[in-house]
Amino acid sequence: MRMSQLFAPTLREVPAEAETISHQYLLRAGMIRKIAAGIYNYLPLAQRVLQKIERIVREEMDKQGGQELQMPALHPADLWLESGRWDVYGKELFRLQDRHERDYCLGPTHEEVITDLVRREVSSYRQLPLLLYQIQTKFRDEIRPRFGLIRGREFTMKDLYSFDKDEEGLAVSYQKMYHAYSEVFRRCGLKFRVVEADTGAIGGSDSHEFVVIAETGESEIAYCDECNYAANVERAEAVLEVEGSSPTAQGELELASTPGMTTISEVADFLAVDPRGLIKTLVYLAIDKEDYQPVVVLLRGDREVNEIKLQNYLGCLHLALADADTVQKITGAPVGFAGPVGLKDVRIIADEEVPHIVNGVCGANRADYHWVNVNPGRDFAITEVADIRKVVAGDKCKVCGHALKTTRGIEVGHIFKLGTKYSEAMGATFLDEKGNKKPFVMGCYGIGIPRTMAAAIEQNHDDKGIIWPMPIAPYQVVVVPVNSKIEEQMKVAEELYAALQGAGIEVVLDDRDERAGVKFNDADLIGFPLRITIGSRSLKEGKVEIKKRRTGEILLVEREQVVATLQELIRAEIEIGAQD
Ligand code: 9G3
Repeated sequence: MRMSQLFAPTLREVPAEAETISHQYLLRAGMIRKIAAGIYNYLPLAQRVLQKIERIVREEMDKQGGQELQMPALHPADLWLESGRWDVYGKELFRLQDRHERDYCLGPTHEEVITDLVRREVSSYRQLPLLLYQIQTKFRDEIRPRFGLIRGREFTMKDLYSFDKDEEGLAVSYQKMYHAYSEVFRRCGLKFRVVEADTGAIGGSDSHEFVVIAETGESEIAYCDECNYAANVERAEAVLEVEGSSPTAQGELELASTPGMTTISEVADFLAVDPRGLIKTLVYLAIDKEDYQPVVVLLRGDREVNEIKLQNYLGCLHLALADADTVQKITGAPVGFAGPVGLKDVRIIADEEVPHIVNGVCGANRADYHWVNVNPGRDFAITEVADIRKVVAGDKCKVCGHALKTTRGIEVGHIFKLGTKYSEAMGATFLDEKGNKKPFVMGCYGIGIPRTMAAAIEQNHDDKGIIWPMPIAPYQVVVVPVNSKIEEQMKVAEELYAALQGAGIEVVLDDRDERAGVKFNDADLIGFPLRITIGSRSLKEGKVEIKKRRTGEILLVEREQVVATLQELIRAEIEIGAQD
C-alpha cells in the first residue's frame, strides 16, 4: 500500500472528545470516526487490525473443535420472553417493531437464539458436545457510551456457546475455552490476567474475566502476588480481620451534637475518631419485578458497599440507593444521620466487620446528632451478617493471607458456566444414554474484538503514538524515503517496496511529497512496528536503516539483507507474544 493512496486521515491535534489514549490515537491515526454516540466507522487501518484479531480468534476456536456459524442480529421478542430476559433488560435492549407491529430486538448477545437452534436440531447425547461460535455485531443501548471503542453501542463480539450432556462435560468445554482465550490474548501480544468474576444477571456458577492490564481500564481487579488469587473487585473476597485481642470495656451510649456533619470524614474529624470506628448506615431499595423493599445496610466507616455482592445476597433484580424521602421515612432523619439504633420492621444487613466494632459512632436518626459508644448487639440488633464490602489493597488474601494488591484493566474476554438456566427456561432437552430427557448443560464465552484492539493501544503506546504488537499491526513495515525529490532514494524505496511485497511482508511505502518530519510523525502515530529509512548518507554505504518502533533501536543493514532481516524480525515477534 502506498501512503499517498491510504485512506488514513491522520490528525495533528488531540480531539477534544477523546477520553482515553486508545480513543485519542484511534482518531488521530485515522483509524476510526464516530457517526453517533458509541457508533463508529472503522477505516482501513482499523479494519486490518480487527481482521487480524479475528483470525487469531478463529484459529484458536477451531483448534478446540469450535464450529463457526452465523446467527441473525434481529431477534423476535418471543425467544427473549421465553428466557424471561425481555423484562430483565430495560432500555439497554434495543427494541423495535416490524410492519405487523410484532416486537423484536437487536441482539445484545445470543443465548436465546442459539438455545432455540440447538433445541430444534439436537436430540441425542451422541451429538454432544457442541461448541458453536460466531463473530458478529451486537447492539446494546449503553447509558453512557464511553472511551471510544471500549464501550460502544454497536460492536463485534466473538461469542461461543457450549452444549454438553452433563457438568463434567461442561467442565471440559470450559477448560478448553479458558486455554483458547489465554492463547488468543498471548498471541495478540497482550499482557493480561485471568480473574475470577461475578456471573451477574446472566446467572450460572463459574466465571472468569480476561483483563488486559491498563491504568485507564474500567475494571478494577484485586490480586495476590504470593499465590495466584485474582478476582474482579466486584467479586473479590478477603480475610475478615478483627482487631484488638484485649477486650475493650463498653462505654455508655451517648448522644453527640454533630451540626451539619453528614459525611464519614466530617463526623470522624469532628469527633476526633478513626473512620474505622464509625458505622456507615445506608438505605437501599431491593427491586424486583412486582415490588421493592427497603433494606438497611451497615459497614465500617472506611468501607464501601460492594453492590454486586449485596445484590447477589439479596437475590433481587435491581438495587438502588434509596431517595431522601425514603431515608426520612425509614429512619426519621435526613440523609447523613441514619443509624441502626431504634430501627424496627426493616432488614438490617451488616457487613462481617460491623459486629466487631466496639464503642462505635453512628447516626442518631435525628438531624445533627450521632450516637457514640454504640455497641452492636447491645444497642441494636443485626438481623443478617454478610460479606458485602468492597475489597481494597492491603486486605488479606483469603487463599494465602498475603496483602492483596489492586490494579485496573480492560475486560477483553469473559467466560461463563451457565449450567441449565437457559435450556430449562426454554425447554431445550436431549435424550441421554438411558433415554431420559435432560436439559443441555451450557457455557458461553465472549471476546470483544474492537475492545481488544483498543486495549492493545492502551497497553502499547508512547507519547508519539501507537506501538502495535507485531501480530496485530495493520502493516508490519513502513518504508520512508527521507526526501522524495531525490531520485536515487525513491528508486531504492520502490525496489525495496516491491521486494518486501514479493516476500509476503505487509508494507506501506510513504511515497508522499512531505517533509521527513511529517512522514516520521505519521509512522510513529500509526505505530508500524518497523520503519525503514532511506536517506542519502546510509545509501552511500549501500545500507538502509531499520528502526524498531518499540525500543527505538536502529539497525544498519546491507540493502541485500533487508528482506531476510525483516522476515526474521517479524517471525520472532509473531511467535513470542507479549513484550516486556
Ligand atoms: C442484554 C443486554 C445487555 C447484556 C446482556 C443481555 C451483558 C447480557 C452478558 C453476556 C454474557 C455472554 C455471550 C458471550 C459471552 C458473554 N449485557 N450480558 O447477557 F439483553 Cl441489553 O453477554 N454472552
